[in-house]
Amino acid sequence: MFAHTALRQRCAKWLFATGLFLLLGACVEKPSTLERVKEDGVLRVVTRNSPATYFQDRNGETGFEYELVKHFADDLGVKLEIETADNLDELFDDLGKPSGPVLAAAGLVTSERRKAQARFSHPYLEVTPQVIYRNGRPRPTDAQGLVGKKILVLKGSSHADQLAELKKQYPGLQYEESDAVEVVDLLRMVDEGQIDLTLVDSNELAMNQVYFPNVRVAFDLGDTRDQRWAVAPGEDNSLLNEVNAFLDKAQKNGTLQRLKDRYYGHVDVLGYVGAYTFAQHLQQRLPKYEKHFKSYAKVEQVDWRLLAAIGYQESMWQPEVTSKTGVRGLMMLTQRTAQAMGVSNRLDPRQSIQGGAKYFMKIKAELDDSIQEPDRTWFALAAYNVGTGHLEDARTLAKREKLNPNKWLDVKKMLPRLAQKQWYRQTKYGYARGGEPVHFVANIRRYYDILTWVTQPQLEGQVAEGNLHVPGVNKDKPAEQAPPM
Ligand code: BLG
Repeated sequence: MFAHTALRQRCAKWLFATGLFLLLGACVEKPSTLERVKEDGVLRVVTRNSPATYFQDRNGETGFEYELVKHFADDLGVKLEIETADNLDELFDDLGKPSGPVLAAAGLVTSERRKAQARFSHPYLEVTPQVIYRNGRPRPTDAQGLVGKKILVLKGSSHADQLAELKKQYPGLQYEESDAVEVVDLLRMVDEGQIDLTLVDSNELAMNQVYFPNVRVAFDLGDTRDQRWAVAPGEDNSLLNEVNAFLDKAQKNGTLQRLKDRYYGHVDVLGYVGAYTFAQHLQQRLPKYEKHFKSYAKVEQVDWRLLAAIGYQESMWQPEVTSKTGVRGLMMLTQRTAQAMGVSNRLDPRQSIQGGAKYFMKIKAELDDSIQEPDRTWFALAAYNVGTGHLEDARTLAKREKLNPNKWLDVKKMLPRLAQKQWYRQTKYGYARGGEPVHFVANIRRYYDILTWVTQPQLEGQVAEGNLHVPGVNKDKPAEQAPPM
């Protein structure tokens, strides 16, 4: 009995001491990366400055990676702090620094070399590396065709790794790497014929095609690859686990799809000919009307580039066009709309822009309060084209299908039904060419994105104030014929 009690006492002491020890241990233990981020209230992310990742426009920071990582920071309830690296080697160096950023979000793909420099998240975007050449020049169709060509790629890029690998097989292959350029520069150099070929990822080409009408895909170099975020190699798993859970959720709840749609989804809208034409019109037509877009944008409190995008979709910035249905002018006002907006001459570009801007903001203000931005803007655009009544019908159909009537992604699925009897006979306003507003909105979003990028403050700084800068389109060059499809 005695021995038993003594044992119990000893055990209790031991347990107490161990407990204390563990408790003390916990007190001095380093907080996990995730705890540190939350305590600091800041998520520090390194990226690169490019249209496919992160850039500044007049409304502030934007870009595919930026928006995705901002969602993540918001979920964590912390502030987002973005740092940019000049090249990929620097990006991985920064990530490795003890006091550096904890996450890299820069369209990265894994490679054996990179796996030693960082740990990678679940994938969020599939891309294909593509060999790019200039239209009209000899087109290589396989790796052998790269030999003897002047090739430039980004320093430290996965494309440079691919070329290093190919060089083992084709010793004659020559290429250069540069850390003084970005993807846009590489494409411009191909476009202008300064280099024969470059390698970029499919998403980057998709975003930039519009500025570089002469660049073409020669062939896909290898399989599709996954883009992933990266955390510093020395960190524990806490942040990586949180990142993975976030990316999985973004995949499931449609956040990722929305971003892909916004940045890469409507690239096919323009195609080669459209891209070329848009670049031309940006130089030759927009400057004549830019001041009107800007001044009525100010009056109506709307982004002038959105008005300009509507104007391009409606008339390709031509003030005298008339549609088959008698809708007229740069902003394509119906007679009724023109009258209601006080427009006496629809063919006067200033009046047309004034009336269009006023009408757009009027119908936007009249939309249901439950429709939030950015969807609110897309709904207002659809209403500009098809009328508020038909848009309401499409929202009603969405509700009946248990879709969200406040989300453009859902309502745009319903709009084409307004052209089918089985559906439109159930609606209040009946038949409408419901496919038209879907294309209308998709095109305008694409033009708006492009205008946003070409009128970025940092690019504007390179040219005279008020002028648009279109990389790859030389103002002094005579207009060439649009290339064949
Ligand atoms: C729009 C009107 C809406 C009108 C709808 O038609 O015109 N928008 C403007 O005038 C700015 O006001 O809505 S309603 O008043 O509630 O009925 C529906 O009637 C113009 C559209 C029509 C479209 N373009 C602006 O997007 C057009 O011209 N379609 C015909 C093309 S074609 O003739 O087949 O080539």
